[in-house]
Amino acid sequence: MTEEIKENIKDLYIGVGSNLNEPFVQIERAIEALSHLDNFDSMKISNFYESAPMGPQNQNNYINIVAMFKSGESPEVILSSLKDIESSMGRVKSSTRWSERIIDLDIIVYGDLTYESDILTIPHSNAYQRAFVLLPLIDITPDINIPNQGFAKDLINNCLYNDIKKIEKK
Ligand code: PH2
Ligand code: MG
Ligand code: MG
Repeated sequence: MTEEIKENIKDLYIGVGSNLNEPFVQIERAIEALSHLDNFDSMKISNFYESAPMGPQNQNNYINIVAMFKSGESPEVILSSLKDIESSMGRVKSSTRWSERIIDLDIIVYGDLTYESDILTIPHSNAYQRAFVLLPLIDITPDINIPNQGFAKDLINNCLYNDIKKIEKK
């Protein structure tokens, strides 16, 4: 690997959520698919969390995790890989904001990168409000700083969506 490439390697944190068709199964399938994007076998997975739906309340609770691995890809290439996994897993477009979904893969944090385009913002603009994003981030990296938002361990104290419980492993 050349020095130039090495310098661009950053920790990529992907938020994974599901509330349809056996969410645990869907999340395991998504982890398997994400592992094929991980060139360095560096993947770390947070605890699993169950939380009340943010948005319309006439849908199931969600299961959420965060997966972290090292990447040197551009934000647009990563986004396109995530969309491919979502569609291969049967995600269908809905016109309702925050409606139920079989799988959702979001770029949450990408090292110290800040990035803004018409289709993508990094870090994820609403990470700071969501315990189902912050707690899994903290599991992987306790002192994680979300660029422009702050330390996840501080943000967790007054975030909006905090009706959440950790799933205890059997
Ligand atoms: N994702 C949504 C809408 N609502 N609620 C919870 N608890 N967890 C999610 O991941 C979630 C949600 C759309 O991305
Ligand atoms: Mg989302
Ligand atoms: Mg999404």
